[in-house]
Amino acid sequence: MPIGTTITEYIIEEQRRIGSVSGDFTALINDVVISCKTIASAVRYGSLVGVLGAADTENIQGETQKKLDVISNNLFIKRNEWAGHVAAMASEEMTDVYHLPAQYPRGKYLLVFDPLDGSSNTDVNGAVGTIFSIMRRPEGALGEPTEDDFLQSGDHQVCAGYALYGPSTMMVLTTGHGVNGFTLDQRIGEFILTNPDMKIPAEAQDFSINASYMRFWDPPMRRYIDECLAGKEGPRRRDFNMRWAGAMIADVHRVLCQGGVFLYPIDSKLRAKHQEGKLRLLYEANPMGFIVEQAGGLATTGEQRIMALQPVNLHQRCPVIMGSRNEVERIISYHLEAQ
Ligand code: P6P
Repeated sequence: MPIGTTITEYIIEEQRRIGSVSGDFTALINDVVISCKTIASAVRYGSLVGVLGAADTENIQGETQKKLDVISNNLFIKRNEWAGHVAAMASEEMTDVYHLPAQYPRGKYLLVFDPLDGSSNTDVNGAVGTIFSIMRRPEGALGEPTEDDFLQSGDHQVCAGYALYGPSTMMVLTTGHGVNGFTLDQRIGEFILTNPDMKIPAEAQDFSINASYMRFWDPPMRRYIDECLAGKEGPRRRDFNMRWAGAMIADVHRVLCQGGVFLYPIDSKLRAKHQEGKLRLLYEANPMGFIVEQAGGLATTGEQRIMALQPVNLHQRCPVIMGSRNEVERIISYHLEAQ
């Protein structure tokens, strides 16, 4: 039975082609892939194994954690802490940098992740996923990594990807040389290359935004959405669709597959809470922005390119506007006109 290119073969071929990365890099991505397969398995059994519902804990974001948030975070840590490929890790679900147990060797990479993005969907059988980003530990850094070691702009990422636990389980990866999608073949337990060289169409007819916050939006975002809603009779002279999955990975995956724009802008409600956005820079906006840019799209705050932002703390938030080039450029122009 021909099975196509497995994700492991793809990663090794990438290592040979790039040349500058070591077997460590390949082995780390492989461990991340196994982490995602393990999380996929935990998610799939849902109520059957009692993993749904809320845990009795809160994360640094002040959000009540789902049981699967905690399970997924622990699975990621256990799988990636022992092999000697990472120097430390950071997660949406952990307040501080995770330092490896003393007995494990330290590697040269930093791994940052959102172990279960969209976890509010778990109890309603909605799409959820895992987002991860790999950076190099700063040259010459000694001792245990500090938070400062993680505070690198998105342009420093060496790999980013996500797993989408939907009707099929998919992984989408970039190492800076394009974007490739893999589908888990449950028969053999391997991710198979199914979406080579993914490219986001420059034009789009879908937009993704939580429209319940419309009254809080800034004028440029309000103008863009109003024009989309006006359809053929409005200035855009064509109709648009709105899609909102409640999970960034699902909405951005749709953008990757068929074009569109994903929007989680800054608004007056977030400013009132002294937040610069809803989504987190290091483990949501940067990795997804890396993928979107590598697929020919754009990723901006409305005023700045996301991957150029200099992080100031692990759990920093930022506005997120990403997807089809022509639509994002239009939104940027509306922000410039409003200045
Ligand atoms: P809202 C999930 O909690 C998340 O971080 C993203 O995956 C998702 O796009 C967004 O928040 C949903 O936010 O305000 O619509 O619940």
